[in-house]
Amino acid sequence: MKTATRSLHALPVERIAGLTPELFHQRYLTGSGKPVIVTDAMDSWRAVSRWSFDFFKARYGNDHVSPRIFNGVRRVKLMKFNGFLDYLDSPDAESPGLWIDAKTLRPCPAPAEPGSTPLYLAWNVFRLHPELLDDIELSPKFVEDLLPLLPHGLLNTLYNTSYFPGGLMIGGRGAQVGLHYDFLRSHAYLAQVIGKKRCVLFSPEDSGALYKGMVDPDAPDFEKFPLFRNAVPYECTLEPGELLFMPSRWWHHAVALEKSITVNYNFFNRVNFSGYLTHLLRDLPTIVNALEDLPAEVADLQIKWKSRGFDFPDRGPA
Ligand SMILES: O=C(O)CCC(=O)C(=O)O
Ligand SMILES: [Fe+2]
Repeated sequence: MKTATRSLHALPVERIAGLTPELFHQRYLTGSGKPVIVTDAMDSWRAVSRWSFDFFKARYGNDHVSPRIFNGVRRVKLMKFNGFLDYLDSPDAESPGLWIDAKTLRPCPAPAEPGSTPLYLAWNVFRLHPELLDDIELSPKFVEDLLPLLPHGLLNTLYNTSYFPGGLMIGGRGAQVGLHYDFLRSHAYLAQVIGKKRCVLFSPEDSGALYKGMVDPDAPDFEKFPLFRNAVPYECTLEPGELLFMPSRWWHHAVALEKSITVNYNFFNRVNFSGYLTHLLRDLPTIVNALEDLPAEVADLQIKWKSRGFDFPDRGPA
């Protein structure tokens, strides 16, 4: 694993507690906004004392999960959750399971460089095991969240797409997602339940220096990405019990420093409402595609039309 060195000109992410949503809005959501760690947001979360890797293994070990290596290739490794948890304890051993091409859903060859970064699980688990929601408060109290106002059928539909608003990230040391900002112009938080995680963030104003996220902030290639020198990283190490809030369109890169469980949540409020709505509309084929398998949601939303199909030009054959 590459060693993470703090960049010379990196700024620390602030830590706060006890702010009202109004003050929070003023300080962290004005203009492009500013990321911040809210240190008391998880005080009421039973998950912090209750969840452990054994807790998950005992309850959900027989589930099937599909961790992947986040390198832009749409390939996942299908395995039992038990097997994934064992892999976290011995990451150098061959991981169990079957590589699947996420486009065709067919078995495919293992990636050429399987060892680049460890398998990482983005688990859309809260519709599957809603009891986990009793251990957390998914909708934040420190900032306005309008996502729960969406009609139930639409929210459920989102949970059946890659835009699922809440889930768990589970991985071992070195597990990471490359530099990106989150879907649908959403605000996001990463709530650290177990283990430490290092995060590097960049303002949307630095987008021109980030080469669409192709640059690796931990080992930047300045020959290839010279403008990256102008970007200002914000850095932090999230400890268990701390929640990192990231405003809409803030770029981020996160690396687990040890075995880690994070709750992530993506939402909108009055600040990014129109961006969220516009991008929901732009990605309508994805939503409609999900609805095709959700008769209860179609009925709930009283949808009377049938899709004549969309082209998915960037997805290749179905
Ligand atoms: O928790 C992490 O590793 C980052 C996850 C993330 O940024 C995402 O899922 O969009
Ligand atoms: Fe993200």
